[in-house]
Amino acid sequence: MRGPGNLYGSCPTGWAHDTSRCSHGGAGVTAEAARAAEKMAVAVMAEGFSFSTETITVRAGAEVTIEFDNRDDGTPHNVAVYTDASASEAIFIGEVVTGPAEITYTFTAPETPGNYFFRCDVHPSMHGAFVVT
Ligand SMILES: [Cu+2]
Repeated sequence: MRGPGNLYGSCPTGWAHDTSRCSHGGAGVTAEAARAAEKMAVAVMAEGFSFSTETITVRAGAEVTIEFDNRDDGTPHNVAVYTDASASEAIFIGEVVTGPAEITYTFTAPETPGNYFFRCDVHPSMHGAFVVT
């Protein structure tokens, strides 16, 4: 079924007055907008094959910005976030940049609070805790 009578997909007749049963407007949109508004900026530096912080802490579901400053001349680094230290399941993998260089990474934090893991993929000995609260 297509056409003017079916603009709103599977919504039942009278959808505009029943936001609990239809996600195309009303309360659902408002809640998403409010959640997307939470933004967090974190500065991370790499120097001498070491990160400037051992812990990155963010709020669950936040839009995270990592301002990454690689100060190692001629050395590639990145920041990558994984579910745990096995680094088998990626949450976010930042682009590798060769220093001196700065790059801004943006991604969404996990919705589930807990202790995650970040590292440099080029030098796995550079790592720390990515904490979601
Ligand atoms: Cu590195």
